[in-house]
Amino acid sequence: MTWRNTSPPSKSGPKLPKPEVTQPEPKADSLPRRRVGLGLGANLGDPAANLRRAVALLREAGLDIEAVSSLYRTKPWGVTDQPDFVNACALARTALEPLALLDLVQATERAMGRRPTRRWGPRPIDIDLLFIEDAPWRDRRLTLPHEGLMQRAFVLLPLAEIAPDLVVGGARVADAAEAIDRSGIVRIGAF
Ligand code: A4P
Ligand code: MG
Repeated sequence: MTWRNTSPPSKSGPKLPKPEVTQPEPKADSLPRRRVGLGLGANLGDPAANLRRAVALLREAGLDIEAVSSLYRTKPWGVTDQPDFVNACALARTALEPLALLDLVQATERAMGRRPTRRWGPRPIDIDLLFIEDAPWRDRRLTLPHEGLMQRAFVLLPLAEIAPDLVVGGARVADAAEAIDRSGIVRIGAF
């Protein structure tokens, strides 16, 4: 998996109280800081505010957020009898190992009030790991790259803004975004 990102770094988010999630210390300063992709979605409460808060909490917890896409309003996929979502994607760097990063995003979801619900059901925040540079993964808890990454317009369109040249499974993200059915996906503005 390779890519070249030319997007400028995102502006820093609003000042927020210290989060309840902390990022474990890397074992050594020399650990590689790999680039990771995050997919964010919400359809309860104030979804756009929830996405901004999630990114701010991840940044406070030590994740180096390098780029954030626009916000998109998207028709629910999978389970359709629920409110529209707001979706966005982010690129970050971290020395965390994949499962430690999953722990961090799941702790962030819980800190924001996410409770177990039906699969694909409504939620105040969902943070998916889309990929970790040079770290494919498949076990009970985590699959990388994310299985739905190249099939879902609500992921591909925001990701194509910030990582157009990323190649997953032989396909370039910008090309996949160009080819996918984008009905029900509306860009609503800057993050
Ligand atoms: N898991 C495995 N791989 C990953 C990964 N790469 N990133 C496991 C994150 N988690 C991963 O996830 C269920 C389990 O997947 C986790 O315990 C983790 O160990 P979850 O977030 O608790 O449940 P979920 O989100 O309901 O299921 P899933 O399969 O992650 O669904 P998606 O893909 O997140 O879809 N429609 C629109 N328009 N926009 C959306 O954002 N989201 C969904 C949920 C459905 N429809 C949507 C949207
Ligand atoms: Mg999910």
